[in-house]
Amino acid sequence: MPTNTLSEFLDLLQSDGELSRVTAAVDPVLEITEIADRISKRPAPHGHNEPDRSSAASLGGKALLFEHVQGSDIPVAINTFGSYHRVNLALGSKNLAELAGRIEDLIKPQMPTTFMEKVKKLPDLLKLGSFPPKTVRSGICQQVVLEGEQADLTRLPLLQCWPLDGDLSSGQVADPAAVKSDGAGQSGTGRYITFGGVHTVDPETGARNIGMYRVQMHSARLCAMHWHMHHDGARHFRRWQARGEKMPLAIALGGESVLPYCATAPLPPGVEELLLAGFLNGNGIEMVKCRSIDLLVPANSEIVVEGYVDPNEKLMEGPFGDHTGFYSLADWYPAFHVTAITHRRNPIYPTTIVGKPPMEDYFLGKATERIFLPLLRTIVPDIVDYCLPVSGVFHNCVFVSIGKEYPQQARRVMHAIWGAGQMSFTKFIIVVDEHVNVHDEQDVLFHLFANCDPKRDSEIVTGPLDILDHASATYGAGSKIGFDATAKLPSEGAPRVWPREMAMNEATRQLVDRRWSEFGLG
Ligand SMILES: Cc1cc2nc3c(=O)[nH]c(=O)nc-3n(C[C@H](O)[C@H](O)[C@H](O)COP(=O)(O)O)c2cc1C
Ligand SMILES: [Mn+2]
Repeated sequence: MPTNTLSEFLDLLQSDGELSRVTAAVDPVLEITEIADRISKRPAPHGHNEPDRSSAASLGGKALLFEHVQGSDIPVAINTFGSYHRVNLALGSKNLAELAGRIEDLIKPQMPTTFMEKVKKLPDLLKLGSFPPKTVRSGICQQVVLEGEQADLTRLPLLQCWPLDGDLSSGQVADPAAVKSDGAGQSGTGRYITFGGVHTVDPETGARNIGMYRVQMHSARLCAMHWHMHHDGARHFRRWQARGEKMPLAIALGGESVLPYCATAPLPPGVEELLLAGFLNGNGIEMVKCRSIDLLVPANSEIVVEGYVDPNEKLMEGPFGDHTGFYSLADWYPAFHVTAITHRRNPIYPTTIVGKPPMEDYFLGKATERIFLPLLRTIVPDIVDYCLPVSGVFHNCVFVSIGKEYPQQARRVMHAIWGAGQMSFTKFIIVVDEHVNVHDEQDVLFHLFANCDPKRDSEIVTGPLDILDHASATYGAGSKIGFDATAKLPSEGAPRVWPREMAMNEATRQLVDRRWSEFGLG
């Protein structure tokens, strides 16, 4: 079962041999990153039962709890989701395929027929059998309430993750002309909240959203909000901005163990993460009213930062060492003013670091890959399986296998992916036949290299890209390529006889199995 609070989750990890406590005093500036990075590249204590055949699959080390962090009274938890086993513990699943199966059962009974019907049904599909959030009168997250001058972010153990984080003089800036040479008066600190659920509401519909967006501390009560323009937090903000109103916003840390994952889940706009959370949790998430703004937050949070985003004010955000393995350039982002910080007594501060993969976020992304397969297949039924390979850092590459039945089907699948939510940002798509194991990079690349005539079998399109893509000439837009690595049909411009892939016949395999001991080969 998923747990209700972060401290219960840490107890569970401890009893399962998945947590190391560090009592030595450590610096939240860089030192925790270096320790957590080394640990996350170690083998995970428990094996896994997932289709992933990459070398990353068995990594993750243990979760870490730093009990003495310089400059703060609050302990830091990190790498808590950093292995398949820990993600499954958090989500209450045996393995991710089992969880995907539960989601599939949810959708099957009333699968609508046409594409638009399917898309429109998504919210209902998730609501079906789910547990809506419930409002409660009090919550542990408000055992201590700090308002006014008392609300001070510098009391929290926010990490500086990488050396150039927040350093405008590093040259890692989108528009160098907009920055004074030393960044004076414009620089934020290098300190970031990285594992919070950012809660906002659509002012038109009242729909709630939770997104995991990093938040840069500029000073004790001022932050920059780094939400990508394609994400729901940014969309909500544009709506508040159009009304000329301040947007209430809360950053919730901890709570039910399903929440951090749900904040990263790429649900369609308007589909509330809280419904997915209730479904995974097997119980509605308990929500409590914020103290200084009109918003509800998970009552079981460890820490909540309340405030508002000014419709007219922008701050320089970044640079930040990102999950792509590169620094994201500093750019203008909305300003968030803190009005209160509430927390439970003796809270724990959860955080994460991102960087060259594999890191903790790899396993969160893999949870999405598995959980969303049944949903993706309702829209693109041709898909047998897919994989977001570790080298593609989610948006750069997807491997897809299809049951090919007619000419140019691979291209239909590419275009469907380029039209499907956050999958649409995928820069490289490789489509293979269903006998290819998409979770085995060697197998996919073997078929890509062998089966493609590059000119005939590639499809290049132009469209929106992840804003973190640094190769495209334009921010958030550029070209994408798909490779049809399936066996070609004559009608696809392959008039020559297509050769068969080699494999030993079954009779000989069985014969050798039977006789194996006779050969003395071990
Ligand atoms: C560790 C981690 C950090 C992330 N940081 C950001 C971020 O700073 N900004 C952002 O827009 N998305 C970030 N994401 C991705 C979003 O959380 C993800 O795309 C999510 O689906 C967005 O939710 P939304 O569709 O409700 O906006 C991050 C994801 C993870 C796992
Ligand atoms: Mn959303």
